[in-house]
Amino acid sequence: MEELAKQFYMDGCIINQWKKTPLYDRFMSTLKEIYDEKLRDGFQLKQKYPHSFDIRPQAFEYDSSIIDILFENDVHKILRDAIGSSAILTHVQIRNAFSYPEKGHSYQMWHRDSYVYGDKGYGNLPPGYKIIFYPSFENPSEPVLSVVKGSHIKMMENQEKDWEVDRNKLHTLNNNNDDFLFFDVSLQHSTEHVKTKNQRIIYNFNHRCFAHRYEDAKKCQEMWNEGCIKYA
Ligand SMILES: O=C(O)CCC(=O)C(=O)O
Repeated sequence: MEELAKQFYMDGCIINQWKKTPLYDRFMSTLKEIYDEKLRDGFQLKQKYPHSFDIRPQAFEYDSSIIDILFENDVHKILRDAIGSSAILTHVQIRNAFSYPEKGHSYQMWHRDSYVYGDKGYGNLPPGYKIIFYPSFENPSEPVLSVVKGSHIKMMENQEKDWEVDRNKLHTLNNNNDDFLFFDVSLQHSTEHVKTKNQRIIYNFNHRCFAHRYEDAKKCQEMWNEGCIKYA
């Protein structure tokens, strides 16, 4: 546990593997259904960022496996052990992204969701955490997300300087059906160029003091709280 907390503090991210169980199979077939855009009644795919479409109204309500998979994989315990305090699930996004011409950059360039430049803070502070999973369905696996390990504890004084990413600490993930990434959202991260249609599911966790900012997904917080008690 001590080792996990130290590694998470230093790197700002951890990669884990899903357990392969009947629930995992259900989770994967749910994601594939969304990838294929064969949506259940009451759900739509809507554009939020360029070249990509998110499930609406609430991804966590699409299928029970979307939240159950977290508890089957002890995510609540990983979170508790890695950050040393309890965070809550505030929002879930499932997003299909479509290929676009290379022009040298991704659809979400290098950024931190929360950061401090000089004495000014942006986003939720303390920062929240995300779990992101990029399944690979039909196309060859390809780079999907890069992160700069340790960058969450090394912020420059402004965005221009911060933009100079430390290439030695760069870690790039390919989409695959095993690995999920757990990271501190103040870590520098960037999507990779989408060459063929792909998908990601993003779980957003926040410190409890920010729960009121996510009232639209209050049920998601309730389900998280119930799971934490049930699988304590
Ligand atoms: O859509 C993605 O693949 C990346 C999302 C991202 O960068 C973020 O959630 O901050």
